Amino acid sequence: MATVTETVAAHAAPQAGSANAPQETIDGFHLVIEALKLNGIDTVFGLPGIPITDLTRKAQAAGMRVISFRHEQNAGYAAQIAGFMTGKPGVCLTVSAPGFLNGLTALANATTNCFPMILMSGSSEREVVDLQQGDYEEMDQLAIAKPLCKAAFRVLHAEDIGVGVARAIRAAVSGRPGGVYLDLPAKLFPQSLEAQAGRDSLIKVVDPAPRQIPGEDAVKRALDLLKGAKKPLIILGKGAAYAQADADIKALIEKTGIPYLPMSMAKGLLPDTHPQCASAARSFVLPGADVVMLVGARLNWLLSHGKGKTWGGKSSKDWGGQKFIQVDISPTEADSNVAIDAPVVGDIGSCVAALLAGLGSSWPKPPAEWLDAVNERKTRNVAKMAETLAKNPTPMNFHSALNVVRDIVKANPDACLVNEGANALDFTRSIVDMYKPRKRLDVGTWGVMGVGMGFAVGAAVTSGGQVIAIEGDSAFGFSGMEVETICRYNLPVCIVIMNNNGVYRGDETPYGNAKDPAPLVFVKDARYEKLMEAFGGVGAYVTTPAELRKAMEEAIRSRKPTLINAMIDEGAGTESGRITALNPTAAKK
Ligand code: ADP
Ligand code: TPW
Ligand code: MG
Repeated sequence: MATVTETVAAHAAPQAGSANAPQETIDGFHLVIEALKLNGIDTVFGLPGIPITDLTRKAQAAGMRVISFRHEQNAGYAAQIAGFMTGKPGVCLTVSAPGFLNGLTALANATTNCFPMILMSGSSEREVVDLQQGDYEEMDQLAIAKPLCKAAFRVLHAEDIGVGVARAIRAAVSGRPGGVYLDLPAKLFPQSLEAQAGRDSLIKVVDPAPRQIPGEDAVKRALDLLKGAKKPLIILGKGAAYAQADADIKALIEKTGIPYLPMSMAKGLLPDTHPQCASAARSFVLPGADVVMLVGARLNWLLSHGKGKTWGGKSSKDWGGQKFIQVDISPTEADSNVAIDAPVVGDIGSCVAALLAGLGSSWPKPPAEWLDAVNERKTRNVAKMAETLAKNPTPMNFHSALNVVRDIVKANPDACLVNEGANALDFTRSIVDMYKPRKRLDVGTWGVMGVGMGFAVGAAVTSGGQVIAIEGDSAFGFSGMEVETICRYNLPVCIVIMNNNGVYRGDETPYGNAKDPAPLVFVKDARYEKLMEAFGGVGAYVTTPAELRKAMEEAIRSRKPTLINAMIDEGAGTESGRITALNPTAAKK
């Protein structure tokens, strides 16, 4: 591994003892690399080109992992999922204008999902850009990035690289995490400083995500409300998973005895098979609860904004009468949709520890009537699901295929499960149990398609372990070319495409007198597995659950990059999966 001094030595060979010895110097490239390394960032996800080509080479030479992608958006998704999994900002490196724009969707997605990520983009000459004189890849990137991220910085002088990187790291991980943009103009990289002055200019960030302790009165208010509840419920969101306070969260759930619901990416924070997990009774506990404690979950569209029929309200705008406690690091999150009776503002680790301490030794379990009713509903729904999963129809449908995936994940609880699509997403979420925290990685707050292969690469590189990606055929198409990246880095990724020949389903016929195919359908019986074979990975085409099981077991045994094309009944899906209600014209059909 090259050190600063070694790399600097390549620039100028100092002659010891000579008064006229050329100065040891360090250039902008190495200042960026050393600033990242100093802060424990050892991996960069990106795509090379002017002006950052040499940055990728020199970073690799300096011992960093440089993961090169086929499209910047996927590099950005890889970076942000690394951020979610580790709590350290994931770094995505792109070229100017078009490369930057390709990375921007991912940056915005990171901000939306509260994932810490830094998009570092090379940029063109500022004087020329500002006068709009037509530079190579001219674009005012800083201005464009600003509304889509938590913070945006530009570094113009090599001596400011340390400050720029430090500010980017702090902005990404402190408070509510999010995306940060760092603009690195081409002119910065060849600038050099005297080596010692250069090293001294770098900053090792102390306590980048400081604890934020909740007020004692806020904790007491929350506990008083919870204690008086007849039908309490806890909702764990991906903020709770991100916080890495797993043991205390488990203790809080178990000591209170309150049923809990994990949001999608909080699945596995406690095993989905936990006796207090109420996922199988979701539509019973949401309208039924009287006091709901949200831990790192927002009352956004995914929770019907805390009102309406989902919550037992009479109409879509009606409040269901629940009282809310909200544990969140953002002081402005409370009251964003409905009144929050007891906001507890602070980092989840500190808040949950304070709540636990306040429970005391004699916390009353929730009334048996409520727990029995939840369990009764759960048992009924689980039995219904078991019946559906046991069926073996021809052609294979989502349930019979996902029954296999459910078994494989159970046998491999440390594997990361990446998931996107509509039906392929919703059915996987409800059928496949998760057993460990931060293993389920999916479309998040936006329901964005295209995260699949970026997340798969990011998760495999970050964890060093197995990744299983359950992909709708449409969803996969957004990032499919990264199969080459998976093969190039020989990552243990098993992709399963739930191939129903289209978006939602594949049986639509052309509308009107059109000679073109219907807008939602793809080439029938497409052989996606050949894409994996093209780059040296393993492809499999399967039409039965038994074939799917065999192919997945082999993929996991061999750890080889594998793509399984699982043919699903093309009429099995529903429009928009489970969120048909958000699509009013379809909902009326
Ligand atoms: P979900 O989609 O799973 O419901 P959201 O993304 O809506 O989750 O909510 C995550 C919430 O978690 C955000 O409001 C964010 O401010 C909060 N959050 C993230 N990290 C922390 C943390 N370390 N401590 C407290 N709250 C956090
Ligand atoms: C960036 C809109 C939501 S779900 C989906 C699209 C295009 C694909 C559903 O088909 P798939 O799954 O993946 O085959 P299945 O099992 O139901 O057949 N562009 C972006 N994000 C979103 N969400 C869309 C479009 C969409
Ligand atoms: Mg599909």
